[in-house]
Amino acid sequence: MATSTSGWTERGAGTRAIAEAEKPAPLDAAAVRRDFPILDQAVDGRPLVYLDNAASSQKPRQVVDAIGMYYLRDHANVHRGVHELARRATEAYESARERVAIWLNAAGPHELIWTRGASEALNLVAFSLGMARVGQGDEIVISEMEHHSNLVPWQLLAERNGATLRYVGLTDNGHLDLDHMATLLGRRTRIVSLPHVSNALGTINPVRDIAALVREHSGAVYILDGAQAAPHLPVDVQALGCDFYAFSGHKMCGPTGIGGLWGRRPLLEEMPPYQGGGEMIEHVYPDRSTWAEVPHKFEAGTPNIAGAVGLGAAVDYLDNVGLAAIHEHESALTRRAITLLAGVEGLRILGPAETEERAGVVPFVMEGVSAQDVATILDTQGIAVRAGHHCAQLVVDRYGVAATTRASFYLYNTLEEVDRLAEGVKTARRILYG
Ligand code: C6P
Repeated sequence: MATSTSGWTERGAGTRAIAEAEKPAPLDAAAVRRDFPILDQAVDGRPLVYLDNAASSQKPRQVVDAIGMYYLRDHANVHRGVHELARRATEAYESARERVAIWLNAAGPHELIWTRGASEALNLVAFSLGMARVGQGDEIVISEMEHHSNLVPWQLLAERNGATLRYVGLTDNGHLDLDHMATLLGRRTRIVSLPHVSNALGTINPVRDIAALVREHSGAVYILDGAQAAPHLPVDVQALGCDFYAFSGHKMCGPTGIGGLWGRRPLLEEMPPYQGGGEMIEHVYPDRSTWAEVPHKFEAGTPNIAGAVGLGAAVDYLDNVGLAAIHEHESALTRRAITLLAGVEGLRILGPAETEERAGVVPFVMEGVSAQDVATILDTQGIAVRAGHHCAQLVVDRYGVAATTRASFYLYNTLEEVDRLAEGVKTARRILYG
């Protein structure tokens, strides 16, 4: 199906501008919770408190229903058939792309490539654009704040092409050290790839200011890992000043196995395909092939159609609640969590200070005890958190700890749940300190 782009930018930009200008009405978490039946259950006799949202969010009924209805009514393969179901499936798949592209304020749906998630999106840029643009002696700038999905692909690329990885250091408060960053940028810098929000610290990075820094000091392509930002903050990819933006559906109320890579069209046009197969070609000859238009050039094989439909429904859901309201709500939960946890003796919270803005991620360590033990004791009280390095090994190394226990919030969490967390941590402390 050809997706119409006429009037597209105005529509997308207008919606976002209005949403940002208004002060959001407070979020009604009790009403939101009714859309998430999974939350209404007991674990070990205690009401479940789900605080592992940075790993994966829960799904509202509306998303599950959209996927169910798609399979029960409309499923066929896309872009291939002339029959009614093929038409409907293609329409559902491409309108989900348009929906999510508008949500990101892309210049058009062709700028959004469906991927399995943020990891695949980042691998796609590294092995398509990176292989073509990064050579011997070139430099790639990332940071000590990276999730491994925005680190290992660049390591692999650097090894293969003889490039050097440079790491932006972190301040004691969990921020990117921008003075250090300025010293790393130069004429050999081909790629700068950074997280919009840190999954291990909760830091919201000043990505617009960084865009200006990158442009001032280098001609690098600027990539943002938005896995922890897109679910929680209004994202306008054009205003951010980046060239690529990667995200995962399952962290933003959508299903697993779907996510996306937004990219500027001229760069996407320039990039070679990432994988070969059906649907990504224009013509195949015995000795060569020519490629389909973007974004299809990057979508080999039968795609995750139901996943795209579910992600479109998730974006509808988040837009209905309002991203600005979600962010305000999470900020209130985070402030309360930091205040309560800071009062627990021997407990250290990583990341920006209580008074600073940060995303709803609160990693902490209890002196002398293992982060896993704390998480296990919390689990016995029905509280789900994650413990470990959170696939961000350089972060825990930087702050001299082996692992952290991490609570992460989303739109359905409540202040009462934060209180349960704080009580649970105090109980863990009593048990572990004996
Ligand atoms: N972080 C966490 O518990 P995937 O797995 O492809 O959906 O997302 C990868 C990813 C990339 N960047 C950031 C900043 C992330 O936080 C994640 C996923 C989860 O923190 C699982 S390790």
